[in-house]
Amino acid sequence: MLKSAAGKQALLAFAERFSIPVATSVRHADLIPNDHPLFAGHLVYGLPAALKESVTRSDLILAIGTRLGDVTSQSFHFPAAPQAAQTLVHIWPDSTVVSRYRQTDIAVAADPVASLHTLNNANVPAVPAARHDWIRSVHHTTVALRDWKPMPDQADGVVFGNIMVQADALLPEDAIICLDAGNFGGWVQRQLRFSPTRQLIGPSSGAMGYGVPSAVACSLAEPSRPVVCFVGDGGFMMTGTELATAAQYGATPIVIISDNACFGTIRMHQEKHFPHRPSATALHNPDFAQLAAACGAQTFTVQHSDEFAPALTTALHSKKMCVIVVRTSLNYISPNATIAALQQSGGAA
Ligand SMILES: Cc1ncc(C[n+]2csc(CCOP(=O)(O)OP(=O)(O)O)c2C)c(N)n1
Repeated sequence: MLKSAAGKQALLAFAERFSIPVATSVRHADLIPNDHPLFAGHLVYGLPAALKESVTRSDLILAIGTRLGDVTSQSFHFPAAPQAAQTLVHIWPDSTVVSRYRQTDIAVAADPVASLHTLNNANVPAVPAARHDWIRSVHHTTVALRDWKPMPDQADGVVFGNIMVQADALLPEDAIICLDAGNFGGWVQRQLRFSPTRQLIGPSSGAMGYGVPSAVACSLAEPSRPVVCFVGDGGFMMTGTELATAAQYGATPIVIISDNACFGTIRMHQEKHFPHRPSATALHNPDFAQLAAACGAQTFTVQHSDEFAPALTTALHSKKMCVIVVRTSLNYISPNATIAALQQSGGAA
């Protein structure tokens, strides 16, 4: 498994040995330290245009330990199916997966980590100077995207990017970050720096409801490490009652709920295609702090951006199960869009 410590080591050794930048598949941003000059980005849903432009300038894709699924491949555009614009080498253990959707120049049905070990014994060809310029420019794009300038708090809540600036500064290097699905995750994936030890756990399928149970399980499996779950109010309403399981078994996750009183992702799509016609996306939530307290959690409610850092600091020191409820702006629906702007674009998006 590429996600194992040995897999991550082999990948980094390979990248450094051959001076090859690494863009990770969705939810695998922790394969390589995100501060590393060879980190070329995280291929997520709605990849920012600047990053898409940077990575598609490649002339060779070594797809190692990824199925090149719909999200990672940006709806089968990078690498394109059925014919990639780049030379394509695909290494994955299952022969029915390599070359399933695309013509592959070299298809290898083999263990990705063993393949990396083999490649790491090969001679290193000379690296053209232009590649170094490209590597610098791709990495620079990832750094620039992370650089979020905190915004004033809004009448409808906090812009979630403000929270992520603080979380990135405060989370320890050995934190395990469990991610549910939803637009709040756009900020998590863009602004948090992951690494082989600051792990990201989340389903590549983007399924909601995964965050809280996975945080409970990670906390039980790794009790000495801080485990932090980011989840929307919609996702929390699916499986949030697993807090009771955490209490039963003594797990101590920190659950951060982005509460915008909405299935925000779906509302965004509704406003994009049918402005001013939201349908069945507003949520009438329970009082999450009270609900969590009833399950035995220590709770915090964040109405203003500056209340978050003290809450997370206390939670990290408490070694107890904690729930931080962030009243998140619905209007600031993603790092790139507001509901108001989508409505004004009149369904043109
Ligand atoms: C199990 C499951 N059901 C439905 C979806 C489709 N879906 C993706 S995001 C989303 C809404 C998420 O809402 P919330 O958790 O409040 O996060 P937000 O988008 O508001 O940040 C839905 C319904 C999904 N990904 N998984």
